[in-house]
Amino acid sequence: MIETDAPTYDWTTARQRRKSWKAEERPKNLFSGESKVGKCQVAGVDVLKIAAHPEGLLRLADSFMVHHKHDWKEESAGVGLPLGLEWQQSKDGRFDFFFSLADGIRCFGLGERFSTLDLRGARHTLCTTDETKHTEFADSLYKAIPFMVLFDGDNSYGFFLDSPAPQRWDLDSELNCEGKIELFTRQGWSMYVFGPAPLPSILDSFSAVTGKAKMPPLWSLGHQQCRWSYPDEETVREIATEFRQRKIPCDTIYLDIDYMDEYRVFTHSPERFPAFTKMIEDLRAQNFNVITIVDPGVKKDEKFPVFKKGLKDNLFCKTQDGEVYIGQVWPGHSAFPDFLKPETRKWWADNHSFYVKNGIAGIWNDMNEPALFNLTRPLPDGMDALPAESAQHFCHSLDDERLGHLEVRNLYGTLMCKSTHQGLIEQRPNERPFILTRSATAGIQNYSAVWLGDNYSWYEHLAKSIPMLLNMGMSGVAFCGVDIGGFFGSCPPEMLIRWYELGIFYPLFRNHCWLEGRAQEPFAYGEKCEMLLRKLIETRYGLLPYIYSLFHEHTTNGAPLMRPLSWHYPQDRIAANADDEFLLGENILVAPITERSKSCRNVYFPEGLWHPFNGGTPVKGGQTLAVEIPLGSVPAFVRDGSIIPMASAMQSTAEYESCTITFKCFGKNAQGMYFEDDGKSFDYERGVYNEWQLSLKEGQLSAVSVHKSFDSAGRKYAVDIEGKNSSFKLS
Ligand code: MIG
Repeated sequence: MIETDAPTYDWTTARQRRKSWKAEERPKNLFSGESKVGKCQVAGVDVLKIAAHPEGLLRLADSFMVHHKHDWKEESAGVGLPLGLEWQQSKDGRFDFFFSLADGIRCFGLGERFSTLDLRGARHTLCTTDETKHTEFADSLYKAIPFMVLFDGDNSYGFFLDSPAPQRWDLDSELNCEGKIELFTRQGWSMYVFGPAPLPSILDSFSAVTGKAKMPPLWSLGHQQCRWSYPDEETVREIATEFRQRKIPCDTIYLDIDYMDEYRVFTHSPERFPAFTKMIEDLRAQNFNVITIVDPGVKKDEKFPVFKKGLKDNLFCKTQDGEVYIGQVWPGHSAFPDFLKPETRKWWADNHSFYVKNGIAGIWNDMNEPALFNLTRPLPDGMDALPAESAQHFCHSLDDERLGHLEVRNLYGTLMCKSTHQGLIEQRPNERPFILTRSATAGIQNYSAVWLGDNYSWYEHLAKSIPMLLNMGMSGVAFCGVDIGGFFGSCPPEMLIRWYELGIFYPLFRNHCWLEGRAQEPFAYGEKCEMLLRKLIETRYGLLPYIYSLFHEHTTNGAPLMRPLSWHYPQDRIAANADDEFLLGENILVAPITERSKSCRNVYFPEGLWHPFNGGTPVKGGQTLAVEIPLGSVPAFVRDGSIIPMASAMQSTAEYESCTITFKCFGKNAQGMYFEDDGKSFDYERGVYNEWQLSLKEGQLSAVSVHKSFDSAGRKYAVDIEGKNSSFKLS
C-alpha cells in the first residue's frame, strides 16, 4: 500500500520552541541557605572560595575533588567578585553563575571536549557519558572536569566549580560577551576563583587544591600495545614475541575484557587463559608489563563470590525502593558498586589481590561513567533543573543518607580509581601504581592516567587529539593520550605512521583498536611501515629522559607536559591561535601532519631559533613557514638554547638503567634539566633522586646538582655539541 496522505504535524512543540527563542529572562533568586566567601593565597595566587549550602543540605560542599586543605580566611559579606561573577539559585535543582567574558579572553580546560583549544562560542555540558561518536554533535564525553582557565596573558583567571552534579557552561555562545554556568543540584557547592595571574601560575594554584600527579612508573611512559581483545594466551605470547623478534620497543601489553571468565571481574577465563599466572610471569621475563581491564559492573550471579559479598555487605547502588540496582553491561545483568561508600572502596581495593597475586602490573578502568547499555543518555533532554530523585536512575549513599545518582555521577569513575589506587598501594606499598581510566572528574591525576575513549581511525580525530589533550592538561591532567591509530574503524598504514609521528609526544603512548578493525600492531603492515614505525618508537624511547624530567616538573608545579604555545609565549597573538601544534615542555615544538597524502604543512614558529629535530638548518621564529614533513619523519623542532637529555636505544625500559644518557645541546649557549631516580618506588618522595641543572657555555657543558642522593654510579653519560659526541662525567 502506498501512503498518499500528507503527514500531519502536531505544531505544539514548534510553537513552544518558537516561544523559547525569546531572550531568556533572568529568574529570581530563591536561595535561602548559607553562603560564605573565603580567601587564601595558594601557590602565590589569590584565590576566592565561595561556598553555598542550601538549607539543611550541607553535604558535598567539599566534594572528593579537593585534595589539599588550605586556610580560608573568611571575608565579610559584600566582597566584589572578579569578572562580574554573580550567582543565584534560579530553581529548585539549579544554580546559575553569570560572568563577563571580554573580547579576547580564551577559555581552556573543562576536561574532555570535542573542541578546538579555545572553548569559547559554545555550550559545554559536563556529565560523564559513554559517547561513542566523537563529532561536532558530541557534547558530554567520558570526563567532566569543572575547571576552566580564562586566558588573558598575565591576567588570566581560573574557575573551579566543585560539584559532581551535571553542569552546563555557556561560553559566550550568543556573542554577548557573557558566560553562564548552570549547575544542576540540590546540594552544596564551592566555587573557586583563581587569579589574576599568568597561565602557569593558575595551573600551579589549581593543582595545589586538586592535586598533582605523582611520578609514574617509568615503564608506563614506554610504548604500550592494546587490542580488544587478544583472545587467548597463545595470541598474547605471539604478540610479545613479535615485538622482541622484530626489535620494536614495547613495555606493556593490555588484556581487554575477554581475559575474564564470562566477564566476571577478578577472574580469568579457564578455557582461553588457563595458565594465567604463568603467562604473566613469562611475559615479565620478556620485560613486558601486563595490564588488565576492570569494569565496575559485577555479574548478577548468586554463585559468584564477588556479587554475593557485595550483596551481603550492602555495597551496591540501590533503586529508590532500596533494591539493588541491576543494569546491563558486558557480564549481562550486573550490579554497580557504590564507590561513594568507604566500605565499598575498601572491598573493591582488597579484591585487587587477585591481580597483584598474578603479577599484573597495572589496571585499566573502563565503562566507569558508569556506562550502561540500557542507559546511554544519562540526562533528560532539555533539562532545566535536576530531575527529582526518583528520576535519577538509582541512588548512592553518603554517610548513610541517600543521594540521587545524578548528584554525584561525575565522581563515579574517579572514586573507582581512588579505590583501585588504594588497593594497589596497600598491596605493593613501595611501588608506583599505574592506572588508566576512561571516566574522570577533577583530581583524577592523584590516582590515574587517562585516555580519551573511543576515537575513530579518522584523520580528523588524529588532528583533534591535539586540542583535546591540551585541554586535559589545562584541567590538571598531565598524563593523557588517545588511542594511536584510532579505536573504531581500520587504520591504513599511512594514517598509522602519521599517528605515531604525533603519538610519540603524547604522555601516554598507547596503540589500541576495537575487535572489528584490522590488526593495528606496528608490525601488521609490511616492511616499509614497520621500519618507519620502529624508528619513531625508538625516538620516543630516546626522549624518555626528557619526558621523565618533565613529569618531575609536573609534580612540583602542575605544569602539563603538552602545552599550548601561549603557555610560554603569552603575549604572542598568533601563538594564541595555534592548536594544530604544541610544545612538549618548553623546548620541543611539535607540528605534525594530520591529513592524508600531504607531506607539507604550515608551522608557526614563536620567537627564537628552532632546530629541526633530526638536523638541518635552524628556522628563525616569529613567522609561519611551509615545512616538508616526509612520511615517517619526526615533526618537531627544538628551541635554540636548550639541552635535551636523550637515552640510547633500548627494547623496553628494563634496559633504561644500563643505557647511555646523552645531553644533546642545541645552540651555543644552552640550558636544560635532568631528573633521575629508580623509576619505580616512592623513594624519590623521601629525597632519593638526582636533579641536575645543565648549562652549555663556550663549548663546555657543566652540570650543577640541585639535588643529589640517588646512586647512579653505574650509568654512562655523554654530551652532544653540534653533532660531536663525547663522554661526560656527571658529578
Ligand atoms: O563497550 O572493553 O573504550 O577501549 O576496548 C566497549 C572493550 C567497552 C570501551 C573502551 C575500549 C575497550 C572496549 N570498551
